Amino acid sequence: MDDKAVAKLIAQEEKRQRNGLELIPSENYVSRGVLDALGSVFTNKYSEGYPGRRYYGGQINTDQIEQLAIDRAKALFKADHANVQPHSGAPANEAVYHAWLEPGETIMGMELSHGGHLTHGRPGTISAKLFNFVRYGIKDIETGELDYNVMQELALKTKPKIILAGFSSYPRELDYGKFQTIADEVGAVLMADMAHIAGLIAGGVLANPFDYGFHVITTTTHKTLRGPRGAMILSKGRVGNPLKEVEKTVENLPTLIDRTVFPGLQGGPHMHSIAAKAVAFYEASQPSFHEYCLQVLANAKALSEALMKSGFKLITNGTDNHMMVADIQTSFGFDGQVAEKTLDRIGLTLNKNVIPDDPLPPYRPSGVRLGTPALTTRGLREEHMILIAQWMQQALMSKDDEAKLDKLSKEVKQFASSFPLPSDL
Ligand code: DSN
Repeated sequence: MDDKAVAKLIAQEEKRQRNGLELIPSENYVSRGVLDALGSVFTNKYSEGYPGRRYYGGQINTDQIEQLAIDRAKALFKADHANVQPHSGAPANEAVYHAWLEPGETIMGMELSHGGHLTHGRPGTISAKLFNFVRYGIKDIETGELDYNVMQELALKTKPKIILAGFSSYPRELDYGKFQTIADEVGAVLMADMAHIAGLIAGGVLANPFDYGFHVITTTTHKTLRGPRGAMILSKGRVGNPLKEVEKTVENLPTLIDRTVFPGLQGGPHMHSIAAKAVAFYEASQPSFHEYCLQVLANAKALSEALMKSGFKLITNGTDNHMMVADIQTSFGFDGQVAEKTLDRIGLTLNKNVIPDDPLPPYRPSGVRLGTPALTTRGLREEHMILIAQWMQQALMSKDDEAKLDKLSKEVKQFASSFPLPSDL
């Protein structure tokens, strides 16, 4: 690369990733194949439209690569249709809302501090300005069980047109069957935002919402799915011509969604990213990916137990998926931002996060969120989780002791750099 400034920053970032341990549950390391597709000549091409129905010439290869990504996504998740064009998770969710709702109509989603995501109606977002969000939450903070009775009462009262199951900081499995019963009662479309757990569903270790009558699933492709930064929308129903208007029926959701993504919300698809999604979907269909997902869960269980033994109060006292939320304020007497900075200092990267009904503000919340997908990709196993919990405890207990933090930082670096990045292979 001629640009020395950018080359230097890329090299520095690779070093940072190699020498540290990545605990942010929404991050992962992609394979050399995904990186190669992302850096391919598909980035040069405009392809507005869909395979076989484009507004530009020269689509012989783009049509094939997008169709391959679609077919692989459908097979992985048992969907009737996949739209692989959304540039990221937020526009994917936005597209589904606009495909099915008129402004002012109601969506029922998870309380944000209980685990719901910003795109599930945080005040100030475009969706919250256009649509009416009502919320369900956790009934028992010690187990994480949702309050399905309150959810049912609220649904009967507010008649949401979409019931949204999904989260970005909730460590337990949802009872999709209960969502289905409530949605049937009020005639709502059932949507799952499975951005965090898509890989674990594809890998067959967590339940698939499509097995419980869900109509639509949105997901990013770069978290547990280990693909490029991007998203997709999976749906059930009849696949029609996306260039023609169709009646607003549940059966027509695939076409309504296609038309909302393009030309409704986006212009040209990012074909290099779609090529990389196709590679990631292929990788996720391999037996080794199932093994990876089993190990993600085993590592999460081991890390949650080791953390609790080391004095960390975990929200819901454990995890069913890859993710944990720790109440740092209760455990150590300072907030999640201080913990994030202290752990960053020794090469452990995670993010500050609100806890349910957090008395502190989102910028300096009480908790941190962490998970095992990236660690597992690096090759770490249960026994290493005990080391990580010990490093975390020691760093937080000695947060003002520079010499101790230096020592821990060296230990983490020496340990981490002995595990290759998958793109080395
Ligand atoms: N920012 C992502 C996460 O970390 O959960 C979701 O948008």
